[in-house]
Amino acid sequence: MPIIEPKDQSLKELKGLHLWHAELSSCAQRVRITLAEKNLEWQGYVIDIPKNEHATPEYQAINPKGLVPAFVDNGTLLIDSCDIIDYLDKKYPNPSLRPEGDTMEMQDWLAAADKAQTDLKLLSHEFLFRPRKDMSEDEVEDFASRHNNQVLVDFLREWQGSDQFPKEKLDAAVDRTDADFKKLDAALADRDWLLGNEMSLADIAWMPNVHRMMLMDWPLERYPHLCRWFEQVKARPSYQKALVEWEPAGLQDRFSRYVVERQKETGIHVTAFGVLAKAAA
Ligand SMILES: N[C@@H](CCC(=O)N[C@@H](CS)C(=O)NCC(=O)O)C(=O)O
Repeated sequence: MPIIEPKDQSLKELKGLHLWHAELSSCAQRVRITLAEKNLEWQGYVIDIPKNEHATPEYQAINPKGLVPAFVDNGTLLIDSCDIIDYLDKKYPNPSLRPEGDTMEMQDWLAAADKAQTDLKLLSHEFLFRPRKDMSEDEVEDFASRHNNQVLVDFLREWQGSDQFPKEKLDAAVDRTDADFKKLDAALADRDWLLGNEMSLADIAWMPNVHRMMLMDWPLERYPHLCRWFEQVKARPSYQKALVEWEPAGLQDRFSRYVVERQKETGIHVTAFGVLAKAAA
């Protein structure tokens, strides 16, 4: 359900477009790209996830799930990135980011991107964000006492309490992501964009996921059509402005150094899991 009743009633007084987001959040990236494609002006509020700013009562009164993004359009509150971009395209249809007529296929791509979030989060925390792991037990328990979303709390406890997620979880997440990328690749075999000759919300929904896997050195060459698509994505000003330029300076180099060093020191790399390991054997 995209539009929700805000607990923080002051949101109803807001004029214009307002986005609560995080620099690296894939869900926020989708919304920023859509806003950029539509050339819309917006007011932003950065929520620092590593500093647990999404656990404050103030933020949870904005997004009751305590997740980013949250979006307000002239007093109307929306959460869930795929719902927000769908809303934006209907409310501000110029330029349109959906095919004419039947949009069922587009909705299916959006739903699949939304579903992929759990795996993207697990893989990102395993293969990119481990160096961020510096919370004491007290800090974890403080987060647990303040955040209402039990799924987030359980995830943080598991991540902070281990040097590696269980292999079977990583294998399964790699397998599902590979299956998604194969589906994208097949859809792109005879077209420039997922739904035809024009970029649509379906493409925007998947841009952050492919970008994220690229950062962890995922072997994208397994999907030649997806690689061609990703080159087009990179050439898009909205991708640069709304995704790349929000990354802290030097981040891509830091990630790629970490990925190489971890593989050298421990053998841990995304290609050591699931179908990627079988393919490399
Ligand atoms: N279905 C939601 C998922 C939102 C979500 O998972 N947001 C992530 C960032 S992409 C988040 O806030 N994570 C905080 C955390 O994991 O602690 C959407 O698409 O907006």
